Amino acid sequence: MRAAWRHVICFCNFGLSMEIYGTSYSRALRALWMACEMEVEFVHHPLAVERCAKDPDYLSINPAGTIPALVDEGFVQGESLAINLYLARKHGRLWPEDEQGQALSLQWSFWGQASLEAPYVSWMEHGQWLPEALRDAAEQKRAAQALQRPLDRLEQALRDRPYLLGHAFTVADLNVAGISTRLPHAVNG
Ligand SMILES: N[C@@H](CCC(=O)N[C@@H](CS)C(=O)NCC(=O)O)C(=O)O
Repeated sequence: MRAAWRHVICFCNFGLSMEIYGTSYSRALRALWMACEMEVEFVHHPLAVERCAKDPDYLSINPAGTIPALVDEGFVQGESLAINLYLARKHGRLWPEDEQGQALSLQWSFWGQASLEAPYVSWMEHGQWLPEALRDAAEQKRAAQALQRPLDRLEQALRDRPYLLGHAFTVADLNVAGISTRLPHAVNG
């Protein structure tokens, strides 16, 4: 146990078999949110973004060097949205019972990753996240333009229903919302 982050345990209870690595100020927030929705106890190791690609202990868990990672009874998984799909399926929560609903949960998760994340991240970086000296107004404008299409798609999907799959909150909503957590704040100022 050489690294300090290994000693930080949140949502405490010792002897638990599920662990999530990654600070909540990162994409690990998605998996942390999901784990809370599952109402299962877990240990949180809030590993910093700057450390995950360099820490040999962490690299031995997730060779990709990115956060989050899940360790569940010895099973290791990376990729935040895949972690969430695994947890939903395993615990049978936020997971539709019908195959079509399950397929749509995959569809929205892949859509979020492929179509929403990149323009959202670029827009947030150049609007808020980067130090002011590194922000590029033209880049932010380009990102806003690129965001329009996925946002229109979401508007359309939610026009006649409160959640993406209908009347129940599912992993599809959590994954899409988890990709764009700051969107309402950014849009509303
Ligand atoms: N597609 C991955 C992306 C993970 C990712 O890039 N996480 C960032 C933090 S938000 C990270 O680990 N950055 C550190 C690095 O790439 O060195 C996922 O959703 O889990």
